[in-house]
Amino acid sequence: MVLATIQGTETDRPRVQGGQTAIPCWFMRGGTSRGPFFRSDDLPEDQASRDAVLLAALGSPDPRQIDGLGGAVPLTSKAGIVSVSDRDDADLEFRFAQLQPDSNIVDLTPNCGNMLAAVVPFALEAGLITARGDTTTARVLTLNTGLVAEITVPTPDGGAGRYVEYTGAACIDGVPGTAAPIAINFLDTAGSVCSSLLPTGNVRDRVDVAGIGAVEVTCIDNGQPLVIIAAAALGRTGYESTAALNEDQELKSRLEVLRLACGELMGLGDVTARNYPKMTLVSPPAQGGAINTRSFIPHVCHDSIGVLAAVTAATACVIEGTVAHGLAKVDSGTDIRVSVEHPAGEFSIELGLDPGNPQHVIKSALLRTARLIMAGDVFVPRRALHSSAITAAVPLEEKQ
Ligand code: NQM
Repeated sequence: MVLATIQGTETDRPRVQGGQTAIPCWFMRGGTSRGPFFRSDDLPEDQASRDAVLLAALGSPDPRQIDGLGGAVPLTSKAGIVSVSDRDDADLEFRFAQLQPDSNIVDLTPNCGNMLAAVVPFALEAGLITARGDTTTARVLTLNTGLVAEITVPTPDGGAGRYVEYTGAACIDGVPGTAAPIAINFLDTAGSVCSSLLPTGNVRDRVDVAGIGAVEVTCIDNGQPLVIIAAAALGRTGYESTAALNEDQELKSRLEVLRLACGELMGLGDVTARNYPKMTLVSPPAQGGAINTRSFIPHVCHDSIGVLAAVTAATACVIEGTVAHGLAKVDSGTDIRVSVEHPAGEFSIELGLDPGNPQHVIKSALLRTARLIMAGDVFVPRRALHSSAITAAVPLEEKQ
């Protein structure tokens, strides 16, 4: 029976079947995102073919992603590619791929702290590393931006190799139920995509775009480039539901005009096809936290908030003069817990500030959870693996 051979061992598994190629794949939830993870060596080396494989695996472009694993929204149109690192400061290298349901762009330039949460569990499952004790800590380099994070996952049967514990009592808002905690400690996040923490050189800028009027913004990147705007400055409360904001075409058009202008100001150039900067509406906290947020990523309002977006919003809360600082309720000191409220609850970040320079964040620690959902092969049409060969092929008339 066909299924029996598909589920066979590494050696007898057919790599090609019915015009399709089977690629080993671990389908994982990382924080509030989800997507297939691959070992780098299992994917084509050239980028065009690799992109074509990812597009085929997720089923993009198609708004419903009916022909692939994608979940028809940006948070479930993601993939992770992981390899062992030979650098001294990292154990693993993670390439994050952001796809979109309705476009054929594979963007390898942003960070994703949620997918990052699944990297160490994946590496253990896929045999890239082995467990080291009751918990296993690995340093992960995100190749997209050079970000390094120290990530600790529970591996209670440590000596036995691959066993990752997924069940536990940790709860993150935006994911039902509880799971085992994954601790992430970012080592240096300032200016991850931009040139510095405050890429315009200011804690606050006044942006005056035709048709929008002057709006005060804070452009900041402590792991994720954000444009922070007081919701009230755009005539909103900031407490609207995600659904209401997603239907608010007038707001979304204004945000996009502002985003394109701020992208230039932040030194990012034309950001039309980029999923950053994220536009982040802020308002005073409503649930006992530090700040209330609505994060646009960038054309859809996030159901909660991205990991590095939360780190960056938290950072804006502790820097005097930013748009967020004036609305936030935060303690003073150099070790501060900042609770970032979002549509599904809150996200707590532990920030460590340099006592000599409070604009220098030396530590951002937080908790996520992740889960292995499925392990097996994803099938992609065989032509996807040879995309660059097809693109580079000499047209017939030139050969003659
Ligand atoms: O900001 C969504 C997410 C993200 C990114 C997005 C993220 C982060 O929630 O680190 O995690 O901003 O598109 O997964």
